[in-house]
Amino acid sequence: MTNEHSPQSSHHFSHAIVRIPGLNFSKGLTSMDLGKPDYPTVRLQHAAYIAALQNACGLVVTILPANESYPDSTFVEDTAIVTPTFAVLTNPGTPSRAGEVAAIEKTITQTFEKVYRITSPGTLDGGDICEADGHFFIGISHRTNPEGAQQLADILQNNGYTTSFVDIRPLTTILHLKSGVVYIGDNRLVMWEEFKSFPAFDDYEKITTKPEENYAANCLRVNGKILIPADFPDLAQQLTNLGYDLIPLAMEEFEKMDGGLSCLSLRYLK
Ligand code: CIR
Repeated sequence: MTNEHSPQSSHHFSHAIVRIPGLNFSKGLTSMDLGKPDYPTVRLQHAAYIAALQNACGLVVTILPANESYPDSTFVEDTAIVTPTFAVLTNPGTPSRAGEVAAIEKTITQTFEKVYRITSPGTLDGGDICEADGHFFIGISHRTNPEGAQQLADILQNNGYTTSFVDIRPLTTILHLKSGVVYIGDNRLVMWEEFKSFPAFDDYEKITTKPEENYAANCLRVNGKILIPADFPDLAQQLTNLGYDLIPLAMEEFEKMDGGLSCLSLRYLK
């Protein structure tokens, strides 16, 4: 597969956008049974995440205020797909999150000259989109439907990117594609065991998580570092053995709400 975009385009960033979790964070959607998030701890974990992006990764971070209308709105990744030259505002696949796009729209249109939109009946959550150096895997899930996936594929292909669809609907325990498959550069994917046999990933080196460490698959390569949920020793060891410099971050409060590490930011290169 060839595309006209640079190698490393999916992990070299200069900027990020995050949103402070609201007081009603615990009222968001979740399939987990891990208890109610503790708000002061949520804020501490979120602050550490921002500090890692700013200080360890060197990014300029736009910090949006909490939006009490949308308890899941700290998971900004689901509202847009961003590239160095354009953004795509999504149409989230669950009604309680639909308004989050209007809430972030101004920030996106002020940041990107060209902004596309996913429109009904298409739905799409950013968490289903995994970029691997100019190739975009587009997950079809219970949030991202085939129409939304096709709209995004058309936009990306018109801008010189390549795309492929990955249907994750048969995997009942996964929310988004990137909950279980993440590209970390160097032709490597971190993934759940279940994804190893997917033909879409045949050409990549695969780093697989033990089932009890599946939450950690949603790690995040940013420039020379990999941000990874703390206390998942097997994956941390595998990545360290490959020479990566890890930044472990406490994520328990976000895990309670089905939120992964990547969902907490939109990253881009300017
Ligand atoms: C939701 O169910 O939509 C939120 N509670 C969690 C969203 C996590 N986002 C992501 O994985 N990209």
